[in-house]
Amino acid sequence: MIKTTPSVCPYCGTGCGIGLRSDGDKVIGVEPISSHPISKGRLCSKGWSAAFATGHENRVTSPMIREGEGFRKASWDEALTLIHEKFSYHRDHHGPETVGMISCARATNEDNYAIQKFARTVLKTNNIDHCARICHSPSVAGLQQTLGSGAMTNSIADVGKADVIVVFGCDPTESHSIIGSDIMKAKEAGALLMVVDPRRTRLAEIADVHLQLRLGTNVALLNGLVNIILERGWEDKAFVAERVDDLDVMRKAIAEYTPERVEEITGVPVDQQIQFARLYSHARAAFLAYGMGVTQYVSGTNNVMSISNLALICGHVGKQGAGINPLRGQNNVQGACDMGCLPCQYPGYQQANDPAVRDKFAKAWGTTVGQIPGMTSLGMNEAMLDDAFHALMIFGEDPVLTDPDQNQVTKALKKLDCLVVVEMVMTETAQLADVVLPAACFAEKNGTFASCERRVQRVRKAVNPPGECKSDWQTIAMMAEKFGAKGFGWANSEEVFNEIVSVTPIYSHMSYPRLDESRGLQWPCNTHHPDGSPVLHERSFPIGKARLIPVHNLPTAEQPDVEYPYYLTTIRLHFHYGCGSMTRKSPLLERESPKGLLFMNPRDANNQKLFNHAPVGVRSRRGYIETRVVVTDQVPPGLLSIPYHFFDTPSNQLTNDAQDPVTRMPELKACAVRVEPLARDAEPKSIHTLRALHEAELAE
Ligand SMILES: Nc1nc2c(c(=O)[nH]1)N[C@H]1C(S)=C(S)[C@@H](COP(=O)(O)OP(=O)(O)OC[C@H]3O[C@@H](n4cnc5c(=O)[nH]c(N)nc54)[C@H](O)[C@@H]3O)O[C@H]1N2
Ligand SMILES: Nc1nc2c(c(=O)[nH]1)N[C@H]1C(S)=C(S)[C@@H](COP(=O)(O)OP(=O)(O)OC[C@H]3O[C@@H](n4cnc5c(=O)[nH]c(N)nc54)[C@H](O)[C@@H]3O)O[C@H]1N2
Ligand code: SF4
Ligand SMILES: [Mo]
Repeated sequence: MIKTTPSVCPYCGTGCGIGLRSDGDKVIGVEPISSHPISKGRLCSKGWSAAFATGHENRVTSPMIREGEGFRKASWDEALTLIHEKFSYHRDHHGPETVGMISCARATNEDNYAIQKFARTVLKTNNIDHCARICHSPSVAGLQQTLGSGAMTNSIADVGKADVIVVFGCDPTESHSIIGSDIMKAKEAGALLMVVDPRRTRLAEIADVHLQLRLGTNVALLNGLVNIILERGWEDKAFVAERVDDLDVMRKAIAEYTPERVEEITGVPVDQQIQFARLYSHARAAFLAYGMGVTQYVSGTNNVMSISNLALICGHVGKQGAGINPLRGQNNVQGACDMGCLPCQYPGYQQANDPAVRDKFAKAWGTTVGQIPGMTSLGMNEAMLDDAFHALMIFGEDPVLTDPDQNQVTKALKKLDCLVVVEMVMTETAQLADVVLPAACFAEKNGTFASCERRVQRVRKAVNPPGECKSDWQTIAMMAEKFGAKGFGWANSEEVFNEIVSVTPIYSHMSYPRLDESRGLQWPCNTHHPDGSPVLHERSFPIGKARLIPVHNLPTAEQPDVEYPYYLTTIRLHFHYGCGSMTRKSPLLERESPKGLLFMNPRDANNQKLFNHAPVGVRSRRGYIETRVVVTDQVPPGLLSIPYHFFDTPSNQLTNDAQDPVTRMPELKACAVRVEPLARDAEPKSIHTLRALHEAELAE
């Protein structure tokens, strides 16, 4: 019998509602939900194709243990016994700082909560992190300091209530397509659209103002804009007087960013700077969205704080249609952060370095918790290279493809005594594992996702998982039993959620029935806001007054030079998602973009005598890949862009892992490369072929 189960799209943080159409244990299609508050009957092509991601072909369906170069099937009991042996040995003999876990921003809150609870109470470590590290960790750290909360301040619906929309270092038509379409609609209805991006994105093409700054010069531009506004007295004086601290410090610190100097650094002409400053500061309500073009820099946290400075002096916070809005990327990356899958934070952003918080959780969980400060994901990689970290459990992430500097990451993971990967498919990372455990996908389990607008929504099981696949919280519960740990004996996902609610104040008035009634609730949802909070900071900030924190412009860690003359930035394509493990199962999405590509300006192509689709090698100081050129004026001369979804053409062969000192966010958006033309009729080789050739050469 065919039925439709209401759920949530498993891809981006927009959180669109989908109906999963199933026949027996097969998801046969997806339909939009017209009454959904965000998607209102719309889906993008990834949402429409979500059924393909659940297909049983190429799924991992039973535990597997490494045997030589390959794997053999194993029982759950055998796999868990091995994991128990390895992890408890290293925890007890080398210390809890030598073991750790990576949780999954694609999995549910219930899964993520269970994973961090296991890390803290069973492994006794704070080495728990996830992909927010290389995504919006600078937003969490930066906005926490300036506003007291690191999440999107407003809601997606506010796009339609703004008179000015700023799209700063994000590409929503590709990455949050339904929000992208809301922005287009708002522009048609009369809102002004201003885009700040070194590339000519689709929104930049239709924008009223496009500030096409040089790569990595956000702070200089933002300081310049703040300077123009303060010099001309365009700031919101009443808001600043009442709700913001440290204006004088700010004024002094940024006086050196004159429009002329800013033009020199950023390439943005003085008159465009003034135009932007005037329109943004005079807006009734300006909605500012930002993304990876802000965070994925060594100056990521500074970039976020300077965005916050601009919005605060203009009073565009704490009211409808405005806000500082980091568009959180993954379907549940907001939730994985809310659940405390971060080394420094327990559920609900309670600080791990506060002994009172640790005591509170130890009491609630009826056991002791890890006391030593935890490492970030890249910190754990470095410790592996130093032989100071021995056993890692990764739930649904593919760092070999998605972390910077692929060759280093691979080297680090190979040094582990035990790598466990809990996955739906054999990703590049799973292929390096000692144990692979089979994971149920979003359509095969119950739980909740938190979208970018802090909306916690129900995800429902439409079909049974194939083979022996389990929800991640069930896997954790079985593992805990093997370790003899108590406190994981939940009967179902609702019991996990009720425990989450009991220890997470920002979720305290949520329950499954309440989430059902209201199609999700936006946190904080507590005694003060029992029906949730579409707009944050309306009357005050969690830290009382907001802070203006002046920061200075820093160059990117690597810059083009004679040897590596281009800047390279990595981007997303509409049709593919993350490591591609789910979208690349869809023949429809593969038809649209089947291969890795390198985008290059016509002037550069001409100089190098390259034609559209010419095969090329791309080399950085760290690695080499082969791909084809797309000649386009989307990128200015001197800048190349490359999508990061293709395991055969991995952009992270090239990227630099230089890091933001505050959050250890790597500089995924800027590195230096050169382009080496291949013979006109050559077929670009995949990384696997290149690696095999290299190894054969070494052997000779
Ligand atoms: N189709 C698709 N959608 C996705 C994803 C996906 O893989 N595929 N992933 C999801 C995830 S995890 C995330 S985090 C989001 C990310 O969503 P976005 O933030 O939109 O992601 P990126 O494509 O990385 O885009 C960043 C933009 O920053 C610009 N940029 C680069 N450097 C600078 C700079 O110095 N200053 C400024 N102002 N801009 C700069 C780039 O040109 C690019 O347009 O997307 C989510 N949605
Ligand atoms: N060069 C470059 N690199 C980047 C970026 C960039 O812009 N440029 N962006 C970075 C960003 S913002 C992000 S968020 C990361 C994303 O990096 P990843 O998190 O590594 O990428 P995903 O494709 O989201 O991988 C998720 C994996 O989770 C599995 N999965 C899905 N659902 C579940 C589940 O319920 N349980 C389990 N156990 N597994 C599941 C999928 O099969 C998939 O293999 O990439 C980062 N890497
Ligand atoms: S915009 Fe995001 S959540 Fe909505 S259908 Fe597309 S991928 Fe899914
Ligand atoms: Mo992300």
